[in-house]
Amino acid sequence: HGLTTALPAALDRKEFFIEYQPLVHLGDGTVHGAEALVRWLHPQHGVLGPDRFIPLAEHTGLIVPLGRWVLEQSVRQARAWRESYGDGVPLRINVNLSPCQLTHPGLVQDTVDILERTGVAPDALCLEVTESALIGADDDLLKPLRQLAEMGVDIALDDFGTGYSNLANLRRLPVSILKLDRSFTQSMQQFPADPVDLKIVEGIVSLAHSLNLTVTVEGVETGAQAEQLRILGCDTAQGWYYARPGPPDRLHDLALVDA
Ligand code: G
Ligand code: G
Ligand code: MN
Ligand code: NA
Repeated sequence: HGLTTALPAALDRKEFFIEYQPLVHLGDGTVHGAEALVRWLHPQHGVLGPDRFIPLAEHTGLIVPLGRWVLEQSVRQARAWRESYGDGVPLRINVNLSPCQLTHPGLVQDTVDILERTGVAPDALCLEVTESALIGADDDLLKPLRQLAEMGVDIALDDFGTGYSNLANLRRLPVSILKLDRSFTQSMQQFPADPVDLKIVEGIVSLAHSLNLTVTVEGVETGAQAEQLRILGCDTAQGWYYARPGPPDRLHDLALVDA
């Protein structure tokens, strides 16, 4: 596959870049942070989304250096935001981790090094891990996540509720945030929303809160969805209704409007 063989040189040539999608508080719409989403500016094919190359990078192992690069760039960006706003607007950065990064022995040390080099506090960083990556996770897999969580890094369970969830299992995972899958948000599109979906979201939120977890919703595209999810008790949200993923200075403008 042409894209696969081009990946290592692309990393050397700095053809990757990161877009940031704001996360907002559902209560008042203020910006809370942003999720880092990597893109590849391919010299022939133009901008490629992560769906086109992350699976290839996972297959070849390039995801480890690429993921480390994404983490470092994103944490540096969080530092730059803090420098422009001061501590009055605490902006957090969410970074996605692939399952291969979880099993790579350097994860904890790399993260510690990056936070130290940049002077960013661990609690400004959230690492997103998909629910499916942690299905049946044993203690070896959970250990690095536990260490990071003990340092103060937030761990979010991404795409939560996509079918494999064992709710009882949540208790033993070192996670502090549930990111409710976009499919739940989509079912809030109709008015009135599907009563069963409403009950499911209500149940997830209530369980999450009883375990001291924060609930983030993804894929919010309309004000009606935002309002419904706010009423259901969700805490933070992300989606095109607020902003599409974009360059880092766009978050500036959003946060300054709210500040
Ligand atoms: O918004 P977008 O189409 O860019 O994101 C598609 C998927 O790619 C998301 O599920 C997101 O988790 C994943 N993704 C985006 N950036 C990264 C990254 O840096 N590392 C990993 N492992 N996945 C990412
Ligand atoms: O990590 P994850 O796969 O959840 O990354 C978020 C993905 O969802 C990215 O591909 C992003 O571009 C996409 N996305 C973000 N906001 C919206 C939205 O409001 N609607 C839809 N359909 N997709 C969104
Ligand atoms: Mn994510
Ligand atoms: Na997600």
